[in-house]
Amino acid sequence: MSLRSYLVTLKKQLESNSIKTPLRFVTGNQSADLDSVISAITFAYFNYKRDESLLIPLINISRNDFKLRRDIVTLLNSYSITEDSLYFIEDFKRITASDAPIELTLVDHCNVQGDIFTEYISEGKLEVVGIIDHHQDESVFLNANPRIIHSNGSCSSLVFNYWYDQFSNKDIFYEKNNEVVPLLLGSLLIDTSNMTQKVEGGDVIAFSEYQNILQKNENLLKGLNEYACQSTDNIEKLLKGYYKQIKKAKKDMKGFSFYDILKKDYKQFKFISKSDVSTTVGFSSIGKSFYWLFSNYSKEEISETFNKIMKDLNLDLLVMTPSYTRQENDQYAREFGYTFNSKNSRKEILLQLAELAKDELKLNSDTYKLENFDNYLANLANNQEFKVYNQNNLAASRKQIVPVVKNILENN
Ligand SMILES: [Mn+2]
Repeated sequence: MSLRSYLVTLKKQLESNSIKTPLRFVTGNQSADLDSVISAITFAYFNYKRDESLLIPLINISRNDFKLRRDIVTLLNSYSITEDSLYFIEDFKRITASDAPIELTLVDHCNVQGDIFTEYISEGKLEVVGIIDHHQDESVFLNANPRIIHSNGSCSSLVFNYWYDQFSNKDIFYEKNNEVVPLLLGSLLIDTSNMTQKVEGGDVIAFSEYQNILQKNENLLKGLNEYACQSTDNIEKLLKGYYKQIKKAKKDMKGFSFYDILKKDYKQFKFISKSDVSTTVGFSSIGKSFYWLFSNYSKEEISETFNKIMKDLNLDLLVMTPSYTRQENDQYAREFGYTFNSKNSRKEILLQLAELAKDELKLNSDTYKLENFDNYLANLANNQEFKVYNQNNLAASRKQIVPVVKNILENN
């Protein structure tokens, strides 16, 4: 059975209201990146292969934001999986309107993300029953089963390894149209830059199994070649081409507004201080430098976008974490920036944010090609504070930056 057939079966059952309760979902994190989406879909697929029960893979963003993830859209399309066979936050609200009990499995995060889940849990409507994740363990939902949380390059590898162990007969992994393997492989290659960075034990195990499976499946190999617009028998070349093609789509921001750029890879958290003050913070990961952004979007657009996104998402603070490669020397670089309204009641602490994060993130004001940036900042609209820094701690991606900001806002 192909992944598409699974999703078609699921959709029919949902539409005819014949799905059994409790309603069961599996969802990835709010960035809804390739890892989160593939982990959720393949988890649901393998679960069906085990006992034919229907699990709804849910993408933790609105349907409208899905098109910003061109790597995911294009890759899924190549296996005939289109947006109409997928489920998003607004679908979750619709499907669960009946008050039936809900069971949720989390992949690629280990605590619920998003108001609706928090609300349902506090109302006793939703139970977290499983977790597979590669972020820091938040020590909640301790009775979840499975509860697999440890560091690894890609969460998708942990999902695959879990399911691989669940089947004593491995035949299902060798079925002709088992396209979950190229999808899982795509996620692994993106998370580990084609197995050159952040590779850990779980990735190595999964990668070796993917290769075994692919080498016995002409059909899948042909698909990978077609996707990469090439024709090679050399597996190394094949994977490199496949990786490059996915990466190209991920980097493609043609036609994006500045708002789209901020929403493309976005997570939001609420941090509560010891004196019970709540700060809502958005984190946008961006694949371009601030210099590139300021060269491609007008001051007016940037300023209006900050206003709009802070209002739309009810933010106290928006943190931007650009990471990119400098063309002139091929060096990988990171930046750290943030904006907030100067009328915010947390102004005092927000003004000190970079100072307090400086040691851990190794921040300095030596920002790439932005020597005259002060003027630029001064001319943004009234009440908008906007700060940018160079970040010398290259190992700190959003996964590490969120706990740093959380710590500052909770303890001050
Ligand atoms: Mn991940």
